[in-house]
Amino acid sequence: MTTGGVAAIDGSKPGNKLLTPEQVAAGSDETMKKAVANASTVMTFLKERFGRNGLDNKGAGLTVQVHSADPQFGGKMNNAYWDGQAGKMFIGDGDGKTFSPLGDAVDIIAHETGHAILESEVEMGFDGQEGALHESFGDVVGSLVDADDWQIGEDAFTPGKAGDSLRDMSKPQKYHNMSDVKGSGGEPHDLSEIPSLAAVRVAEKIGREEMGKVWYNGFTEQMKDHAQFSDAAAATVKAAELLFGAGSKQVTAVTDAWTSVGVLKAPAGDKPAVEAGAATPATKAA
Ligand SMILES: [Ca+2]
Ligand SMILES: [Ca+2]
Ligand SMILES: [Zn+2]
Repeated sequence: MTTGGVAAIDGSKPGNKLLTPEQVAAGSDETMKKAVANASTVMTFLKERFGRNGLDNKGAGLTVQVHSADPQFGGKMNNAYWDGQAGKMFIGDGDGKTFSPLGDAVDIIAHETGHAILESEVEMGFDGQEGALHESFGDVVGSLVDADDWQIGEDAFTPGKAGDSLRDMSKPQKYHNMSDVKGSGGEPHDLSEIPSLAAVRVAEKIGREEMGKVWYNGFTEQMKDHAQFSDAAAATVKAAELLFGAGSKQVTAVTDAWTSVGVLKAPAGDKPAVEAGAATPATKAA
């Protein structure tokens, strides 16, 4: 495998033989072809947009095991997941009702790749706010690669029904604000709606591309181990300051978004703080 490249395994065949993208492309398995093409799209995107050198930024390539069976029940899996111990992404074929082959959706591949990236950068659990940040980062990566919408998984979810998706980052189903969260919160995909909504609101102010720069830098460079939502907020504010300058409209957008979902507290007077003496007042370039 070339540095940061993609390799494939046909999970329906014994032997776990590694195939190159060229070998897959020359074959006749359309499910394999789509999954591998989408995996290549994601890795190329990460390299071109963020200069990332493979999953771990040290050249690790992405191995996708297509036609993966459900690890618990066998048979066609309505899921895709990153297994850090195996160092592989397992992609199910779907049952044809809830999902078509999950590798058809580039944002699902990107989401799982997001898990692999974050895992290589910070020590994070998969429950509570840590888990929710993991899920949200995956969806953000998905929304950067598949930048037409905020829906996740729409190209594989319920093939018999148009217009729906696995999640919509801009339309939370359960959690709009920290005030909706009881106790330690819910299932991490549900709880991820809060940081994901913050990301959407940042993008509404400064555009998806700049949000992506801030989120990528914040989550991969500024995040501390076992981060909670407030730590992710601080990390992305710091990233915005480093990338765009203290007092920039980007910093304001990030601060306001985290405040709007109740993760950061609105300062007295209900105005986002602007650093004294900042060269560019936050209001100027809005
Ligand atoms: Ca999408
Ligand atoms: Ca559908
Ligand atoms: Zn996930």
